[in-house]
Amino acid sequence: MGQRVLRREDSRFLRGKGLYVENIDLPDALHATFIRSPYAHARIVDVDVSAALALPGTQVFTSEAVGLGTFQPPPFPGLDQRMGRPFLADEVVRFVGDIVAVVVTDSRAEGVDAAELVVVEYDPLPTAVDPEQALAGDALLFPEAGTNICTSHPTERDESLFDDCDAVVSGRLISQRMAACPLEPRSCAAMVGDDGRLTLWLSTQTPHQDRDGLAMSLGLEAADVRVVAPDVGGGFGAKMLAVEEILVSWLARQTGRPVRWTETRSENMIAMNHGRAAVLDFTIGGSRDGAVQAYRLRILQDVGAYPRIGAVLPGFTALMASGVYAIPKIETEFTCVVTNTTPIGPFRGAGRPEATQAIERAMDLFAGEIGIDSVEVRRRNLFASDAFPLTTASGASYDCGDYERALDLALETAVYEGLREEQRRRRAQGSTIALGIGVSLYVEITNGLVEPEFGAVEITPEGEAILRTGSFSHGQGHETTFAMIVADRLGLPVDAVRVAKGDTDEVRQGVGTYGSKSTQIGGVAAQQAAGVVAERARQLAAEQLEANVDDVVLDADVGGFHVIGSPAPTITWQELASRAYDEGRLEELCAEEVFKAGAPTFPFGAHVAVVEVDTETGDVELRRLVAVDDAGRIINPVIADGQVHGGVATGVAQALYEEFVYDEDGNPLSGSFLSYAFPSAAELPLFDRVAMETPTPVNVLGAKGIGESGTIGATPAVQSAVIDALAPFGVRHVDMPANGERVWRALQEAQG
Ligand code: MCN
Repeated sequence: MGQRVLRREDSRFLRGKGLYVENIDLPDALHATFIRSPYAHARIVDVDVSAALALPGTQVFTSEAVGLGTFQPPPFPGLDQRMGRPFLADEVVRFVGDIVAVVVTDSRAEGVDAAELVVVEYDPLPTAVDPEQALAGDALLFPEAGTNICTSHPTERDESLFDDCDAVVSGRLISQRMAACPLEPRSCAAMVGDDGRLTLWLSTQTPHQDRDGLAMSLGLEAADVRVVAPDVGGGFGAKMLAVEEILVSWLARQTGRPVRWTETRSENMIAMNHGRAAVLDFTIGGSRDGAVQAYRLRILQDVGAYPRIGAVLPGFTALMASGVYAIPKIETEFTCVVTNTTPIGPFRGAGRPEATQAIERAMDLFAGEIGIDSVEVRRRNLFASDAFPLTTASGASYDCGDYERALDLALETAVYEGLREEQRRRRAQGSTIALGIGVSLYVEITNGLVEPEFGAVEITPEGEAILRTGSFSHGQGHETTFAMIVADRLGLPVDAVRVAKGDTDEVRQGVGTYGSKSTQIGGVAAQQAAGVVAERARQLAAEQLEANVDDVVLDADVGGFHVIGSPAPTITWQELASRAYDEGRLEELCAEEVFKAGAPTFPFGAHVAVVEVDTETGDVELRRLVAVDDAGRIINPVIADGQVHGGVATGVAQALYEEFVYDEDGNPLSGSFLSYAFPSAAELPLFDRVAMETPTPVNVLGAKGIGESGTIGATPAVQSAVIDALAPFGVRHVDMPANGERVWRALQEAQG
């Protein structure tokens, strides 16, 4: 392991040979088209479907006809269960995109025509679009609840928290609302088989959880449902079982014909969960020589129209509030409010970027306040490498880390002193292209919910292996890395291991992929199952070699088993499997494991961003980004590099480009790629990734998660770099995305 093996799945992706839900051939399938509210908040007065029904072969279903009730919020303690989402809005719509009716037609084009003939009469209601407005409670989304607060976790305030501090600064960071923008939007197709079982082909991250959720929503047994996730064109945390997909499944049962739905891009932009949308107010205090003594973080989380997992994520923000710093006193609290906007869910990083963004901004402000270089202040407060394992004042138990080494590596690679020198030169020359340098450190939590994962390994009659994993790769390259893990344990070539995933009939159980946990739980389950198979194979080989089992070894160099010290005779995997098959003993070469780790893991790193800002136009260009990301022992450095590159692009996008915006009535203003500034490779430099590995003791692979690291580390470094470039003008803060307009305005304001 640790080898640079190219992603085997890329051959089919790059040649356009991937199989997506949209490619599943279902002759005779009907098409579902959703009729969505154009109002952010309104009472439904009347739905007239008569003209649509007059079109041949058209069926229309409203809330009353479907009768599925409400998609309940997750049963988390303290989450207001009265704020569930009706599958189809019945009396009230609560965001632009809420579903009022669904049309079913023979073709997609007919669906669009029929949808236009459904006439819905609305009576607009006052809106709560901004979370602070929602908190004030003038417009209530659920009047029966009497408040827009769906959950809150207050702490008893310690009024003396900052009493010992010489310097105290406060600030506000808005971690703006973002759209996940997977290249493949949501897509599903449902069919009831001759045996009465329901099959749902679904673009998802969590096939097994979706099978169970779908069965529950439709009142079926899980055994009566099969979910098949073929190739998936990205999820980024946002693809989880949604009301649309349950409705499509219901329609297939209702109509007796296959039904399919693939959303349009503009539908995806308003109807799939958004991410972030947190207002973070912080206060930081310490001594004038740079020791941080206290930190307070208050989170106001906008959860959109209906609370789901978005209402739980601030818990991770609060838990990770301390970042990489040994801060003795920390106070956190969070409040979640519903607003007349698209519901909020997980989006790459999910709760942890917000924590890093807040503490890193706080460190910059604190450094500015005491007049010490911000890198120096960071260094003075880092947890020492010999302090692990440790528990922070915000309650997280970190496994292992070496934060100072990550910082040094990042600074050395970026040639930090040289950059500062260049900055001084430009400032002295009065250059209108200002150089800005930003440094961030981060630590995040992966496998934060400490979940189990399933892995099963079997040997084929040809002596190859099949891994069935409950993890589900939707872009992460598991077909390669998980094959490497199993191949390594079995002493087989990587190409001799096939990875089966995503079909709930083919893989008995699973949890799925999110929270960058697949390798540390699914990977370990795969390795353990392979270990059991290898051991059983050794016993079988010993019988055939007529040797004592303790004397028989598995030798990857010869691809089989022999007596220790004498490679001849060798029984290869092919010979062993073939004989086992002939003797009806192949089943002995199968094993299933469910692995649950004892704790989460805490990847960490340091990023340096270098930007150039045109002080006349406000234009910002990212010139360089150095990323040191330590995710413990790395299985495949090529894939880890790719994950960091994608993650960093998302992190930079939050700092400089992307923001989902509503007007004051709750109308989306960035519902397409024309108005939502999703960057392409052309906007980004080639990132410098510096490898660093501190193996975790939490699992036998020594692996932590890498899937979200880049996103978490990059954003504060880039935001800080922009503000740093503007420091000589007296600019102290620029909200994200720090785009040309915001920078220009900040400059104008600073200059009066
Ligand atoms: N890996 C490794 N060594 C490690 C850790 C991971 O070689 N120490 C490899 C893994 O084996 C795997 C990949 O890196 O091939 C990512 O593994 P891991 O960090 O365990 O994360 P997950 O597989 O659980 O992926 C989830 C993570 C999340 S939460 C989001 S969101 C995300 C991401 O991955 N969405 C993605 N990466 C994405 N990449 C693509 N292309 N598309 C998405 O939607």
